Amino acid sequence: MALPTIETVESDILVIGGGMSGCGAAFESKYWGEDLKVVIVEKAVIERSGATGEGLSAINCYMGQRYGWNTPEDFVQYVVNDMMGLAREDLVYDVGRHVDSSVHLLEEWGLPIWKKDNGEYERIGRWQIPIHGESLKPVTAEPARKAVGKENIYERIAITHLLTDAKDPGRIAGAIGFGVRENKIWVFKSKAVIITSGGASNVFRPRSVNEGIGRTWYSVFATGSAYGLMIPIGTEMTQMEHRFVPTRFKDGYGPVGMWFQYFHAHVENALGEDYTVTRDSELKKYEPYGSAVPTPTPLRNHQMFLDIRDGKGPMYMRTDLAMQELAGGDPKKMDKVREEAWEDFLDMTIAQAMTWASQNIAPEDTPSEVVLAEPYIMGSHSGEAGAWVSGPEDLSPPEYFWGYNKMTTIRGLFAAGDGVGAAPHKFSSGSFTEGRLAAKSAVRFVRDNPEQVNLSDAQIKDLSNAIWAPMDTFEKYKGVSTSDDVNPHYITPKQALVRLQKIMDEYAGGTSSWYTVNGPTLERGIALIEMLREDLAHQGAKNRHELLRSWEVVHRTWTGEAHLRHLLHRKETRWPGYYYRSDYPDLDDNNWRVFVNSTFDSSSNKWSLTTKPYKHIVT
Ligand code: SFD
Ligand code: AMP
Repeated sequence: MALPTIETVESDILVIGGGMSGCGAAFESKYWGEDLKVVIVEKAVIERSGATGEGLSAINCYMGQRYGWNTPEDFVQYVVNDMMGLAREDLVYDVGRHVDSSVHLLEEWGLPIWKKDNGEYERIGRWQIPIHGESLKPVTAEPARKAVGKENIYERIAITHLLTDAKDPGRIAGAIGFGVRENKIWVFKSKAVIITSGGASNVFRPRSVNEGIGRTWYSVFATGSAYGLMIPIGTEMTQMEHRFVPTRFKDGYGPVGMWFQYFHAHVENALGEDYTVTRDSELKKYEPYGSAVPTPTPLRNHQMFLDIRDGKGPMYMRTDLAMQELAGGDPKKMDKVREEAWEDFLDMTIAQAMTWASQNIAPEDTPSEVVLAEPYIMGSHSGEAGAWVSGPEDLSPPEYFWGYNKMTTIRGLFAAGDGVGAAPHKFSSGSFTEGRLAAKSAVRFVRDNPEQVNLSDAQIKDLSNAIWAPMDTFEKYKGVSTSDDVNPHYITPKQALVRLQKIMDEYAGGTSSWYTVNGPTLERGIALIEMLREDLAHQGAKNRHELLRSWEVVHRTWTGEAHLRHLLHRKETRWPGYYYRSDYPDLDDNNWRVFVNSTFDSSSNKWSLTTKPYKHIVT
C-alpha cells in the first residue's frame, strides 16, 4: 500500500490532547501569547474527548478559599497524607493556589454548580463540590476553541511519536501522527509542546471481560499516550510504580465519593460488619499516615481488601440505609434524594445507572455491591504517575527547579494533568488549572527561545513508514490464512492488548494476583513485556480504526513496562490497598520516602532508575 501523503503544520506552541488540561493549556496560551500560533491536535473531537467526555457529577478539587473552607497549605497536607507521604509539595501547592479561580471561570462559562439557598456552593466533602456536570467538557472546550481559532484545531489526528530537534535530542521540536479518518501522516513542528494526552486505562486486565468488554472506570480512550509519547524520547518519569485502584460499584464502575461523603453511606460485608470499624487497628501499622483524617485512599482499600481476602464478601454499599436516613420518612425528601442518587451516575457513569436498572436495583431499597477495581496508571486522580517536571520558581528548591514551571527534562516539552507525576488529586479542575500554568510557562519559553527548531527528513520518513506499517503488513499477508485474526505474519491490536493485560494482571499485581508482586514475578513480567514490545512492530491493522488501536497499545505497553520497572525498584510496600510486595511487605519511611524516577535511552534500549529526595516545602 502506498504511503499516505505527509502534511506539515508549524506552530509556536503545540498542545497534544484537547482534554481538561489541554483545553486549559490552549486557552491560557492565547491569553499570554496573543501573537503566538497555538495549535491543538486531538485524536477525537475536543467537545467530547477525554476522561470528562461523558460528563462528571463533581468538581473534586476546590479549596473554597473565598468561603474560608480550606487553604492551599491544607490541601498540600491532605494530598501528601493521601499519598502516604509522597507528593511534590511545590506542584500540589501550585494547583491549590490557582484552582478556585479556574472553577469560577468554568462557572462563568456555563457550568451549573449546585448552590445552597444563600448562594454559596454546595459541598460534598472537604474538597469536592457537586455539579450538574453532564456538559462539563463542551463547556470547557468552547473557550479553548474560540481562543486558538478553529483553523488551529486539528481533530481526529492521533499522535504516535514526539519529535526531538535534529541537532539536539534534549530539545523538543514537535510531534508526528496520522489522520484517523483520512490516509494522511501529519507532522507538527513546534518550538514548545504541551503534552496533555491523559492517563491509562486497560493496561491491566479489567474485571469486565467478554460480557462487558470495554467497560472500565477511567475512560477507555485514556491509552497512556502521555507516558507512551514521553518515555521513548528519554523524558524523565516519576512514580510510575504508583497506580490507583478505585473502589467502585460493581460491574458499572460507578464512583463512590458522592456516596461516602454526600449521602454518608457505609459499606458492609456479608456479616453486616463495617471494615472501617472492625479493621481500625490495622491502620496503626502505617503511622503516621494511618491516623490521618481522612484515612488515605489506599488504606481504606486495604481494610476492605482484608475482608474480601478473608472471604467476607460480597461487600455492599448501604445506599438504602443512607437514603432512608436522609429522607427521614418524608416522601418529598425521598424524591429529591432519589433524583440526586440517579443524577450522580447519569451525569458521569451512565453504565452504572444501566446496571442498576438491569439488576432491578432501587438504591433506596436495595444495597448495591462494590468491589476493588483493576489498577489504573494516572497522575490526576488518586494516582501520581507521570513526568518529572520543574516546579514554580517562587517555591521549588534547586532539585525541583530547572527554569520553567511544568517543563519536563526535555527542553521545551511541558506536561499537565495526567501527564505530570507526583502531583495527584488535581482531578478535572486541577488538570485544567495545571494546563493553564504549563501554558503560561510555555509562552515564556517561546519568547526566550524564539529560534526555529530543526526536523530531520530521514527521521520523518522512518517514522512515517513505522506508523503505517500495520496497514502494510495486513495488506501483504491478509490472504495467507482463512481468518483475518489468525495469521502467522502478524498479531492484531486486540491480541496485543489482551497479551499486555495478561502480563500486567499476572506479573504486575492485577486483580487475579490479588495486587501482589515480588522481585522474581516482576522480573519475569519485564522479560515478557520486552518480548511484547518487539512483537508490537508486527501488528496488522485492517483499517485506520485498527491502526489507531495498534498505536494505542504501543503507548499502553510503554506505560506497563515503566510500571513494572518502577515496582521492582521500590523495595517496600508503601501503598497497601493499591499493591503489595510480598518480599518487602512493610512501609519503610527511613529508606524509601523518596521518589522513584526513570529514563529510557533509545540508543542503548536501556532504562535507568534513580531516586529523588522528598522535600518538605509548605508548612
Ligand atoms: O467521581 C490524544 N474524574 C473526576 N474529576 C473530577 O473533578 N470530579 C469527578 O467526579 C471525577 N470522577 C471521574 C473522573 C474521570 C472519569 C472517567 C470518571 C469519573 C468516570 C477525573 C478527571 O476526568 C481527570 O482527572 C481529568 O480529565 C484529567 O485531565 P487530562 O487533561 O489529564 O486528561 P483527559 O481529560 O482525559 O484528556 C486527554 C486528551 O488527550 C487525547 N489524546 N490526542 C492525540 N493523540 C493521542 N495519542 C492522544 N491520546 C489521548 C484524548 O482524546 C483526550 O482528549 S470520580 O471518579 O472521581
Ligand atoms: P471517587 O468517587 O471514589 O472517585 O472519589 C471522589 C472524591 O471523593 C475523591 O476526591 C476521593 O478522594 C474522595 N473520597 C472518596 N471516598 C472517600 C471517603 N470514604 N472518605 C474521604 N474522601 C473520599
